Amino acid sequence: GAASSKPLFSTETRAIIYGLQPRAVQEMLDFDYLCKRKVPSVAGMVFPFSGNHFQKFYWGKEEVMVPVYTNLRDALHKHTEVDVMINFASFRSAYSSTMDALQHADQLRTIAIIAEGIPELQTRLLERAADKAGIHIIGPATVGGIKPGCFRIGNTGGMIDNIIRSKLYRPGSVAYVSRSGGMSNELNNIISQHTNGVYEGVAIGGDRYPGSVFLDHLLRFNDDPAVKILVLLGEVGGREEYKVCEAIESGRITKPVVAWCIGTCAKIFPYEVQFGHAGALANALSETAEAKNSAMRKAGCFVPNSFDGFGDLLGAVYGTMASNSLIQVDPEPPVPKVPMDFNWAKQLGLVRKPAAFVSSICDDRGEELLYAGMPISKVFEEDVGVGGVLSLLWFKRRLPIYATKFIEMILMVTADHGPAVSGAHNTIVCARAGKDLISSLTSGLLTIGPRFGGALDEAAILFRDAVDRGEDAKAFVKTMREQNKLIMGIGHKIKSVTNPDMRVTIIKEYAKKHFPATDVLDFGIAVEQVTTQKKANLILNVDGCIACCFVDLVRNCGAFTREEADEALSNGCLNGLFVLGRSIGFIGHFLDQKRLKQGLYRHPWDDISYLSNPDSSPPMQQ
Ligand code: Q5B
Repeated sequence: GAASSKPLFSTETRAIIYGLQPRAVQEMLDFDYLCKRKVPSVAGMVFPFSGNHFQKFYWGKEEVMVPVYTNLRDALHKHTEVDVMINFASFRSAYSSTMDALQHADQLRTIAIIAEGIPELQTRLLERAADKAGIHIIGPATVGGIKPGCFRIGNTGGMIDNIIRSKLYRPGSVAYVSRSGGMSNELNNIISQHTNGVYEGVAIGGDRYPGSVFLDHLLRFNDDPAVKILVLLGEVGGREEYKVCEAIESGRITKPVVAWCIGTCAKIFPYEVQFGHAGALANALSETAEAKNSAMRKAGCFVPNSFDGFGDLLGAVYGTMASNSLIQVDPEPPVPKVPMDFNWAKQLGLVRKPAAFVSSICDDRGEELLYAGMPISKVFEEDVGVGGVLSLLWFKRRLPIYATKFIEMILMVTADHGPAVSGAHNTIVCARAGKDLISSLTSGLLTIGPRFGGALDEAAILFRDAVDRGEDAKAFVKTMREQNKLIMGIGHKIKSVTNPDMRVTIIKEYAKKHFPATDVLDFGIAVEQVTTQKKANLILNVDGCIACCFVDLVRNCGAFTREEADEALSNGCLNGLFVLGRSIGFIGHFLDQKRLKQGLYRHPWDDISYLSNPDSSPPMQQ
C-alpha cells in the first residue's frame, strides 16, 4: 500500500546512516544539539567493509560514540526505534542497498537517497518496490530535508551558522517542497525573513523520476495541523505541478499555497534548455515554467510575477493570516549555541593556541616537501647528495661541495669495521635470537658510547678548547694524565703506529687537501705524537680524527659564524655521524645473519671465567 501521510519526523526520530559519512553525522548531531534534542538522531552507521566498531563524535562539548555496523539488518535489530535510513551509497550501489533496506518495511518508514546519477530504470524499480512496502523515499539526487527542532537529513540547511541565521533550530508554520537542495537553502532564508519560519522542508531531488513527488509532501503538510502555509518551488520540466493544481481544485489541499516554478528564462533561448537537473527540461509547452506558473495561479496558488517577488508575496500571505489569528506567533526563544569546531574556528581566525611543538627543518604541508626550505625536486635537480641533505636537515644550511663530500666520506669510512666490534657483535647476537631488523639495529646502536664509536663529540670539544687556550700538546697530555682522564679520540684496540688505520689516513689527507685551515687536526696529530711515544696503540683514532677535522670544517668553511659552529658542536652532532654511518654496517650484519640462517647464539662456557671460588673474590676493605 502507499506510504501514509502522517508526519515523517519528530523530536524522537532516529536514523541509520548507510555509508561512512563522519561529516554528515557530525552535522546532524550538531543540529540535534542546537534543537535541544535529548537523544542524537543518528543511531548508527552501516559500512560493510571495516568490521563492527565505534566512531567518536561531538555532542555539544562532550564526545559520544556512534556504532558502525557491517550490515543494515544488525543495525536495525540493535536500534528498534530507528525508522529512517539515509543512504549515502554511490550511484553504483544505491540501488542494491536501498532494495535491501526495503526488506525492512516493518521498521523503516523513510529512506533518503542522496546519490546523483542512478539509472532511471533502477529508480523506477525502487519506487515501485517502495510503494509496495509503504516506505517514503526522498531523493535520489538530493540533500534530503529538514524539520526544524526535530530532524535533519545529512547536510541539509548547510553549515551551523546558516542553520542559526535561518532559525532552523525551532519550528515555524511554513512547510515547503522543492526539487533542488541549493534552492531549498534559499527558501530557508526567504521563509525565515518573511514569516515565523520553516516547519519542514523537503528537496525531492532533481531526477526525472524522483522517489516522492511534490504532491506527496504537500498532502502530508496539508494534513498536519501545525503547518499553516504551503510553499512549492517547482522547476521547468515534468508535470508534477499540475497534480498539485488538481489537488487544490478538488479541495484535497485546503491550505494557502505560495508557489513558483523556476526556469522562466528558458524562453530567452532559441532552443529547449536542459538546466542543471536531469528532470529540468521542458518536453512540451505545458512543461515550461511559464505554463505551470499560470496553471498554478489559475488553481488558486499565490504566484508572484517573478521569483524576486516571492518573499514579499509569502510575507503578505503570512501577515494577513497572522493578523487574522490564523497563525499564532510564539515569542522568539533565545538563539542556541553549539561549540564551533576548533579547526574551523582557527581557519576563521577566531581562536589561537600556542603550538605544543616547534619545528624548523622540514615542512611536509605544502605541495612539495621542503628540506630546510629547499623543495625536494631542487634537492635532486642540484644533486646535493646525502651530504647535502644531511647539512640541510642537521644544520639548516647548504655547505660547500667539498664539505658535503667530506660528510659522505665520514659515512663511508664509518659504515663498518667488521663483526668483532661491540656494536656489530650485539646486532649479530640479537639477530640470531630471532629478533627483527629494528631491534637488532638498535641493540647494536645502543653500544655506541665513550669507548666505542661515541667519542667524537667529547674529542671535538677537548681538542677545540685546547687549541683555543693555545695549549701545547705535551702539556695537554700531561694535564689529562694528572686529572686521570682518558683523551677521547686517542687509542685503539687493534690499530697502532705499526698497524695504521687507513680510514684515518684517508680523512686526514682529504682535510689537508680541501679545508681552508686544519688547526685542530694539526693539534690532534701533535697529541698523537706524544701519546704514541708512550704506547704504540695510542693513535689519533677514527673518532678523534673525524672530530678534529669537523671542528676545522665548521669553523672555517664560511657557512657558520664562530658561535653557530660552537653551538653545533656542543649540541652533539658528531656522534650522530658515527651512528648514521655504522647503521649501514649493522643492517648489513643483520641481513647477513638472516641470509646465513644462523641459529641462537650461546657464549661457550670455556670462554667465561667463572669466579665462584672464594679465593677469587675481591679482598675485603681494611
Ligand atoms: N690509554 C679505545 O683501549 C680504547 C688512552 C690512554 C690516554 C687514552 C681506549 C680509549 C678513548 C675513547 C675513544 C674510540 C678503549 C675508539 C672506535 C671505533 C672502531 C672500534 C674498533 C670501529 C682502547 C692501555 C693504556 C692505559 C691507559 C692508556 C688508553 N687510552 N691514555 N688517553 N685515550 N680511548 N674511543 O687498547 O698506563 O697502562 O694504565 O678508551 O677514543 O671505537 O675498530 O675496534 O670503527 O669500530 O683497551 O675503530 O684507548 O687500552 O684501556 O687497556 O689502556 O693506555 O690509561 O695506560 P685499550 P687500555 P696504563 S675507536
